[in-house]
Amino acid sequence: MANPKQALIVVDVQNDFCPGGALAVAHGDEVVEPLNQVIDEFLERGAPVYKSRDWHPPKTKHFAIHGGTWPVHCVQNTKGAEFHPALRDDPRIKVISKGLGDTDCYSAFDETDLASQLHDQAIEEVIVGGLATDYCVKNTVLDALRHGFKVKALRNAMRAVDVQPGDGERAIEEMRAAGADIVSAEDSARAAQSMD
Ligand code: VGL
Ligand code: ZN
Repeated sequence: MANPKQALIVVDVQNDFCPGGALAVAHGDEVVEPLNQVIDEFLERGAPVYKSRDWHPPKTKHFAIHGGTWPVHCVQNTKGAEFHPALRDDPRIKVISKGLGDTDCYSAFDETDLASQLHDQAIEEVIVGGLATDYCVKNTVLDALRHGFKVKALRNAMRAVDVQPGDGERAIEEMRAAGADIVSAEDSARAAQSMD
């Protein structure tokens, strides 16, 4: 299909995943500028924009101190859980909160109604960027494909945790192998403009 109906999903661009945060991703804040450009472009043409946020209770098995993997991060209603202050804010942007219980919920589709919201709007393709490449971006992309959406992953608008060196690159290969298009944010904006 030449012009699939698109939605943008901006994954977890929150203070705790940016430099200085509790689970800082190196250069995580560098995703803000390319994502703002794509957000503006979507809003201008009236296309849906979603921001997901990691939104954990103070006590969850997701955290190492309670048997999980990670330092305490993105606790509901804390500064660390807020979106990066420079990330575009607009009343038309819908927020998807995830990780509300004891399961990891790396994907924006996990225990949320995002898939039904997208299906209700007859969305065919999702554009995905954000943090972190090797966890929430990867799992969001793989789930979107499982739900039957086409996916464009914005390579220059994502950064990896890289618990093991190379995790980010491997995540990109996994997304590609599963059927995602790996593109740059500029390519995506140009493609969208030529559709008008
Ligand atoms: C994430 C680790 C733990 C992410 C969330 O947003 O990628 N990573 N919780
Ligand atoms: Zn988390």
